[in-house]
Amino acid sequence: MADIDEARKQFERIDTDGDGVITAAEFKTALAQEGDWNVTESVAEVIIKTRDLNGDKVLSFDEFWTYLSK
Ligand SMILES: [Ca+2]
Ligand SMILES: [Ca+2]
Repeated sequence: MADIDEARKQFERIDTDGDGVITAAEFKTALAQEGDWNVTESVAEVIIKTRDLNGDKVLSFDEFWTYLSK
């Protein structure tokens, strides 16, 4: 069960420039910080694509939350 406050914190941690969306580059950096150095930017793009509901190639909090709460 995902908690929206936790999700918000996690989202803000990944969104390093604070513009309210997560790009592939930000996602890759976040995974690398968690120790997953195998994720390249193109892998991060694919992961984002599977969660990107409106096709703008970045993750909004709503999309992030929808993914977590599934
Ligand atoms: Ca961002
Ligand atoms: Ca999107």
